[in-house]
Amino acid sequence: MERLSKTKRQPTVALESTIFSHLGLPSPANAEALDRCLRAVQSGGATPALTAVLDGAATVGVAVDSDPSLAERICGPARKVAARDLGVAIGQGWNYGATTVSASLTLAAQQGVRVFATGGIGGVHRGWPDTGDISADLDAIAAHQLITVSAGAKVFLDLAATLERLETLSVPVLGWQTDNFPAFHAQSSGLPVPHRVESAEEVARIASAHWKLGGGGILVAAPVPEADALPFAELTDAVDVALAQAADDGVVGAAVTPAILGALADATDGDSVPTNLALAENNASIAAQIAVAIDQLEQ
Ligand code: PSU
Ligand code: MN
Repeated sequence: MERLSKTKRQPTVALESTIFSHLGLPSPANAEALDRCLRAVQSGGATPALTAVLDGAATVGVAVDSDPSLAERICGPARKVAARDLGVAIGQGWNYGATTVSASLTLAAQQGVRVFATGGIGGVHRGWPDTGDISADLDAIAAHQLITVSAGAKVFLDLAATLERLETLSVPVLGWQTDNFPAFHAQSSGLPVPHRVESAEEVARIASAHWKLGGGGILVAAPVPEADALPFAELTDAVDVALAQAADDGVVGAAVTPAILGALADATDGDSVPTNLALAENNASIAAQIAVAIDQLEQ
């Protein structure tokens, strides 16, 4: 695997690539999302480390800033790479494998990165008792000693079951200045989080203690900023429409999440896209603060 160009000691925030590819956001919003996330990490005093498989090489820290053609590739067509697909993508020399949360955490952990930012994690899908569809993101979060910052889990999931599963997996869920689990585009799902935190320093102290005890990953759930949030009721209707459309189209497996995200953008007349950008940027910014706080605690 390609090494990070900076030393491990430097505060670093890993980023996934699926969200920036054609699988995550429509063009040109995806390029804007990438730019805003990179800048948010940098303004927070940390180094962004974008993960992807390019020409069969797993990379943590794709050099998008020095090579604009790389940024174009990241924002282009991709094959989705979850943790289980990493070996396949490398072994078969995939041109562009866009890493999901589970793949990004696997790669970032190998490089000693402690903090990762995304939009919303995958989780337990509605109807999971029949389909068995539970994202590999959850097991990966539990397995690796990284803090994941996300706006909760994607809103079309079974959020209550997702929180239950995170409890079973012993993943601490910390509400970022909130008592409620965010619902991705909406500030609150109405479900309580087990713990609330107010600052990056507090998260760093919790992570340090958790990891000394041999714990795995931690989820920091940060609501989308109020100005960019969508009302939960409007979202619920749009989700129902999007889920029905995906079911009609007979979408299954790894294609489910990209299909529903696309249908959701249609069902909200595109309103979900700027909200998605704002929450991803906000998560990147909080992740940078946490990376800096961890670095200071370890000095
Ligand atoms: N959230 C977004 N856009 C995305 C995803 C999440 O706003 O594209 C992606 C992430 O990469 C996440 C993946 O890890 O969806 C989960 O897919 P699945 O549900 O198939 O595990
Ligand atoms: Mn799935």
